[in-house]
Amino acid sequence: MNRIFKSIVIGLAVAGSMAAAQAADFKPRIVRFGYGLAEDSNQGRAVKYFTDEMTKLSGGKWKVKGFAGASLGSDPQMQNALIGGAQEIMVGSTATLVGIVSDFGVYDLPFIFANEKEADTVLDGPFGQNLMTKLQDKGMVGLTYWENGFRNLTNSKRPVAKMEDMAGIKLRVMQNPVYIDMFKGFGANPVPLAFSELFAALETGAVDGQENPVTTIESSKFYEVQKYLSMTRHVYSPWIVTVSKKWYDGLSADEKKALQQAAIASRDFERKDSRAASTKAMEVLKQKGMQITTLSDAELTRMRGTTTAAVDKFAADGHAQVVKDLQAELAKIRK
Ligand code: TK8
Repeated sequence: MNRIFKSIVIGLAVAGSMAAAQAADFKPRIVRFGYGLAEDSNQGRAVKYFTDEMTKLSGGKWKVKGFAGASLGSDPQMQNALIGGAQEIMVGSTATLVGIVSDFGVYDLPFIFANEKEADTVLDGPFGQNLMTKLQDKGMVGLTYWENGFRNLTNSKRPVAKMEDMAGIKLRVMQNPVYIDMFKGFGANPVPLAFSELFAALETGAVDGQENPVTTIESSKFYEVQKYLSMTRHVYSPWIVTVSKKWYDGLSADEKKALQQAAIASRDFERKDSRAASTKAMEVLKQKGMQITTLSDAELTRMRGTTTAAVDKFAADGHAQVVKDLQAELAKIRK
């Protein structure tokens, strides 16, 4: 009798501590995770992965819900909601963060990354992580970088095989001065606009073109309103997952640790998924009737030549150090 009683007590204690390890330091929370693209996109799939992961790690105490299609607002609107504490999590382009921490414009310098591997190394290494910490003074906490991807040009006017073909094309760009200067340099007519308004602007002809990775061109159905795609790969664009600092500061150590864990797992999932989706997207865009133009290396080098002014302007505008640091990091990697 005594032995049975003892083993029941031990059994209960073990079960109790297991439950404690799983979820004792998690409070029940409703967590809103906003993003700009469609649910059926590389961004949407990664948000789903992240929310599933957090549900698991919190033992079901966190109800994390994704909000697709900018239903919580455009990137800049969501950033403000995070800072104010009205929204918990978001993912968006680093390029749209320049209103908060202008050094983020460094990732938008044309042709700065040669390939995805270089980008991963810089973003996950000391350079990318240091830049991320600058958000904390402004009310946001960066968790991780995802891949948006190399950006390519689409328009409804004509095939663009060389810079001169961009002349007069009204081109939507992100709300970021580096993009405006870069595309002015190419001879286009850049118009800054939130992504959430882009499809309608293309459809009504308010703008003639835009630039984004092929995954986004496919998942946002831009092929319905754009005929020509040019493989310019002018910028490697990261996405960044950020949370409200106001909210983050109220989390337990366990909750913070789980957030970081889910962020890293989602990053690895997202990059793999995006790279696979990119190949598939090219096929779909062809099938949907887009006319795809490959630019010669000579033309890309020529384009790159005209961007020196945009880079110099960014550096002179208080960003000399961050440009130098990124170049030093890239030189280290390339050695
Ligand atoms: C989605 C945006 C998008 C970006 C853009 O909200 O605005 O063109 O590439 O991914 O962040």
